[in-house]
Formats: sequence, C-alpha cells, structure tokens
Amino acid sequence: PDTQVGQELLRFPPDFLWGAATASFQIEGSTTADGRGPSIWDTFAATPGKVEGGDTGEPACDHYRRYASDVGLMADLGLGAYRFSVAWPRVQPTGAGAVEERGLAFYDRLVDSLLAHDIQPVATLYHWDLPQALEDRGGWRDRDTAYRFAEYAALVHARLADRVSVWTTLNEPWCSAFLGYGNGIHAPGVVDPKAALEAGHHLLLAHGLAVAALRAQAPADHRLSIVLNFSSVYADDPAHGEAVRKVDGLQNRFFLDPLNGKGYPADVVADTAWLGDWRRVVRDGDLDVIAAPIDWLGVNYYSPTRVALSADPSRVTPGPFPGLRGVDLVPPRGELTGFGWEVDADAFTDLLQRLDRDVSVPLVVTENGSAFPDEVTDGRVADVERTRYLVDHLRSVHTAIARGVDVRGYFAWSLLDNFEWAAGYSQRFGIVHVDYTTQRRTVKDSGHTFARVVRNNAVPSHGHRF
Ligand code: GBH
Repeated sequence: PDTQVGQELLRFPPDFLWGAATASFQIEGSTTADGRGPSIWDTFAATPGKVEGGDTGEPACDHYRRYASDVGLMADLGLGAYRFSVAWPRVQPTGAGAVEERGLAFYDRLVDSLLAHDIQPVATLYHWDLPQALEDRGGWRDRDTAYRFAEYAALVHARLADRVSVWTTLNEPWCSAFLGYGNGIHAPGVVDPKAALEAGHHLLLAHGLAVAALRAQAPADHRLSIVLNFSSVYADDPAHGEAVRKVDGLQNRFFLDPLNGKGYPADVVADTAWLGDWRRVVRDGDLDVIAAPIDWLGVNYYSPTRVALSADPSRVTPGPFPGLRGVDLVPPRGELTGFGWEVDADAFTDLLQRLDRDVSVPLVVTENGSAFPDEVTDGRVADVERTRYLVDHLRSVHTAIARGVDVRGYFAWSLLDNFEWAAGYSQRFGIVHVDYTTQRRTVKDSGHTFARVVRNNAVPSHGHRF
C-alpha cells in the first residue's frame, strides 16, 4: 500500500550522513539555569514588538532538561547524526574570561548521550546567541568580538574534542549581519546597512580566527566548516540579469568569495560604496585569515529568490540586502509554506550544482525544511505538505549527486518544532511536533517518512508515500 506503480528507490551513496538539526536558543529553554548569561536573543525577545506573540526563549522545547529523552527520539528515528549548537552564554556568561563549568557540562552530557546511541555529534559553535555583554560593547560591529569568538571556540573544542570531530564555526553569518544589524528584524535589532556589512566582515574574521585556533589543537581527522544560507536567484526577464547579479552578490558571493580566497566581490563593493567605506574595517591580513582552508561547506537551503530591475534604478530596495538599489524583490509564487516562502525543489538542484562549480570542498546540506501549521489528531500529525517538501527536496539532492556534485549528508530542519526567531512559536518546522503546554513530542508523518529514508538510504522515485 505504501508504494506506487513504477516506483523505484533512488539510493544515496553508501556513507551518506543522515541527521536532523536544531539550535541552542531555539530549543533549550532554561535561559537562566546553571549560570547562563543573557544573550542578545533574550534581550530582543523581551523588547515589546520584536517577536511575534511576545514569545521568548522560555520554555522552548525544554530540551536543556529533556535532552536525554530527545536523544532517545533521535535513536528511534534511526538518525546517524545530530547537528546542535553550543550556547556561548552558557559557557562564558559574559562572552569572555571565566568558564561556567555547569554550562559546558551540559554539552558533555548531550554528546555522551548521542555517542551512547551511535549518533554522530556535529557541533555548531555559534547559532546567533551572542552574549549580551559583548553586544553592549558593539557586538559584531566591533572587531574585538571576533577574537573573543576564537577564544570561546577553542575552549569548547578543547573540552569536546575527544568525542566530537565534526565542527562548524558559524551558522548563517548572512542572518547575523544583515538581519541583526541591517534591517533589524533579528537581534540585536540594529538598522544600519553600513554596520551590517562591517558586521559581516567581523563574522568572517571570527570564522577564520576560530579555524586557525581549532586547527592548531585539533587531531588531524577533525573536520571544520562554516554553514551559509544560500538561495538561487532568478529573474523572469532575461534582460534583468543585472538584478540577479546584485542580489546573488549580497546573498551568496559576499560570504563565499572571501572564504574562497577571492576577497570581497568587486561588483558588491562598487554597488555598496554609496553607504560609505565599510571596507575600512578590513585590515591587512584579514582576507588571508578568512581564507583558511575548511574541510566541508554547510549548505542551508529553503527557498529561491525572485528579482526584477526597478523602474527607478536609484530606488533603495526595502529588505535585508544592505545597500541594494534598483532591484525589486518579486513576491513568491506557486506553492508557499506557512511562512510564505516559495517551494521550489528544482532551485535546490540548481544551487548544489552551482556550488559544485564554486567550491572545492564536499558539501553537506546542514538545513532544509518547511513550516506548516500542524495539528495532532488522534496522536497523529498528517503533515502532507511537509512530507512532500521533504521528499521532493531529497530527490533534488539525489539528482545533484547523480550529476556529480559531492554532497556527503543531509540534515532536516528541524528535529523539533521550536522558537522560530522573530516568528516566535507561530511557525513549526519540526519533523516532530512539540506541544508547548505539555512538552509532549509526537513524530509527524514527515518524521516517519524521514526515518524510512534513513533506513533505506534512499527516496522513492515517484510520489511521497513510502
Ligand atoms: C535558518 O535561517 C536558521 O538557521 C534556523 O535557525 C531557522 O529556524 C530556519 O532557517 C528557519 O527559518 O522571505 O521568502 O524571501 C533561514 C534563513 C533567511 C531563509 C530569509 C529564508 C527569506 C525567504 N532565512 N529567507 S523570503
């Protein structure tokens, strides 16, 4: 009954890594437990009007206390890997100096529990929860934050290095810089496009310094990476290629090119020059630090971006892209997720093939997923749209691999419904449903489907039932 006529299995490579991803602030709760200091997201969420429904990091998924049963859930799903992030303010409550042993001990317990279930830990050192004390000194606008990050990264790595060998420095510096300091829809909520580009540089510098620090102390088999959020950019009218170039520059190449040792893209530098000279923060040697070799690149993909040239070429484009002018961001079309993001699985294959040309290290899909409003009915969550999104996007990954792209793994975003940043708890991305009143977890149909994908190391060639 599960299969359709003509259905076959599309197999993934033998050692393909299957997992699910989360982030500390989105799931942990317990925001004042065991000496944790405040982060910029605690402050932002406590500021009226910033997060939908006035939602905060409490209780989230209460994962700080329920991690052991959550790891049990991962084991039930058959996951081979789990991507989590470490909360900097748990480890260094003020972002510098003294280590809070109780905070570090939580990640010890989490890692031990994963290993006891044969689940490979994949640790992200920064998924947006900057210690508030560092923001009070300028946050990512201040160069010093990059050095503090490298120190913090080295001490977390030193503690877990005997058990965790796969590491990510930053998750999506695009969001930290451009949403945090550009249009202010994320913490710390600063609206200053020039500062956003400067923050982008300090984040890349922080990555490079952390890679150097980890490399100096890591065993040779440790694998270091950064995770970027990419989008394929399209214009309907081929005459609007200039709009594609501009948005691709700020979405993708601003981060990719310096990591690839090419420095900041000349066209982006020219397009943003009217904001003032943000490159004054780029010091001699910084670009070499940023270009430190990594072992793999994390790819987060959700939706494509559609653009057109504005009728008025000097019009400043409202939205997250600092300094963008003369471009209209075209509304999404076709099937949309509950968040209003466009569903386009072919754009994912395009993206992976493009990255294969632009990147010389293996790729891992570190996030991919969709938000829809789910309900538990008789103990079941029939999330038809999310299941279809999942299977279609997995077929896109399979197609890219068949075309020669070196993709080593796929992590579903997210293991659990969780605190969806400015949208609070209103958007559910989990393959497992969370009832925020009872903290009950219910594996959604998409979760059961993902478990079958993992078990078979394959997706069905047609349809979505499996
Ligand atoms: C990721 O960011 C985060 O890493 C993760 O923490 C988060 O929970 C997850 O995605 C879901 O949001 O407005 O239609 O043009 C995603 C970065 C940037 C992707 C904005 C979608 C806008 C799409 N996002 N982008 S649209």
